[in-house]
Amino acid sequence: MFGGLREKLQAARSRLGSSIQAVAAPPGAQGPEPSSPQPPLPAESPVTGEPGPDAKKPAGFVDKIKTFIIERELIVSEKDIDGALSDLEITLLECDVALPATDAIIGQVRKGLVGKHRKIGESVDSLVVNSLKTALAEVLGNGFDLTEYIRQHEKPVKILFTGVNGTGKTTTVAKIGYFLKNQGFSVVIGAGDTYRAGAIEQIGVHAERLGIKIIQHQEGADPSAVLFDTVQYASSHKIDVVLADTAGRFHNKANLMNQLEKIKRVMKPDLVVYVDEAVAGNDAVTRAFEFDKTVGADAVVLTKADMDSRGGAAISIAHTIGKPLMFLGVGQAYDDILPFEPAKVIDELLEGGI
Ligand SMILES: Nc1nc2c(ncn2[C@@H]2O[C@H](COP(=O)(O)OP(=O)(O)O)[C@@H](O)[C@H]2O)c(=O)[nH]1
Ligand SMILES: [Mg+2]
Repeated sequence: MFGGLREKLQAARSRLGSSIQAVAAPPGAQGPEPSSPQPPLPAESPVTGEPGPDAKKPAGFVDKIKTFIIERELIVSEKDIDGALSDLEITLLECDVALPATDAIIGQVRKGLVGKHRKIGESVDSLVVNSLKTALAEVLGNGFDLTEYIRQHEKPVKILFTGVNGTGKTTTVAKIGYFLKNQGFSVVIGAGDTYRAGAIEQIGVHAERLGIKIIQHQEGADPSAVLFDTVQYASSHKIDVVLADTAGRFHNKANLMNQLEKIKRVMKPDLVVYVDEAVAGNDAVTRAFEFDKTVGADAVVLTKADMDSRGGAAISIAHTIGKPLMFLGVGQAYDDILPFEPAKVIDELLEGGI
């Protein structure tokens, strides 16, 4: 998951580290000797200020940077890390991180590194990693703890899933049903996609395999009526959670969006969850934004993160639309779903693979 982004962040981390190291121990100065192996060239050439030939070759370098300890008074200035920050910016944009999220990350890293007295004894790498962690934490937000939400709300908790076609809504409904059952909640699924041929059978097969009750009508029926019945069933059988599947739709198709409005009026969901695929990158972020504007969204699930090397949508979506990321879909099996925990993602991005 997000392997490409992880690799590029490691390179950006090395570049930032070597830029700071170049200030802490400029070549030729009587600077401190790093404790163990001598780090290679600083990434910026002292003559031109341009990236040196090794600027983008971090292989094995992170470990060396890690050993570099600040041994004299040091304040990093804007120009010391300008080149490295531009690299980081390009890296993020290349990985499909949306512009506002990229700006926020760069701003936060700059704020974390520039103009502060650095403690003697601090390692350059931990300085860099901490600033990257803080920046990523800011854009990733807090996630959304569905289990806790359900515990604290009146039952049944009604969750409506929306989004465009083929992104993984139905699979996500099944996975979340499985997840919640394992957490000890009772669940009913409403087969609200009455539009696409085969959709009722598809969710029906999942429900049967998972031993979850499903409420369904005929193909072509009014989805509001199906989901109304599902809520009635949940209320009369004291079911904890209603999971409402719906047909895929685009936000600019007025009739289908009106249908969604009607579903909302009739079933009164506690949560509207927008589902999209991580692999769609910036498109997913734009669509989430549009959906949130038209029908609202309380949280987001990004599917197919297992197939996404760039990670841009996962990094950007919460920050861009201002709604938390709740789960990542990471495969086709029922347990291929991860509650979105920002700290874990940050660790995987910055620590994983080293
Ligand atoms: N690799 C992978 N495939 C997924 C994931 N979630 C859904 N899919 C696949 O995406 C396809 C479309 O899923 P579906 O749930 O029918 O999408 P819907 O049209 O939005 O309801 C199916 O082949 C799913 O198996 C995921 O997290 N990872
Ligand atoms: Mg579907």
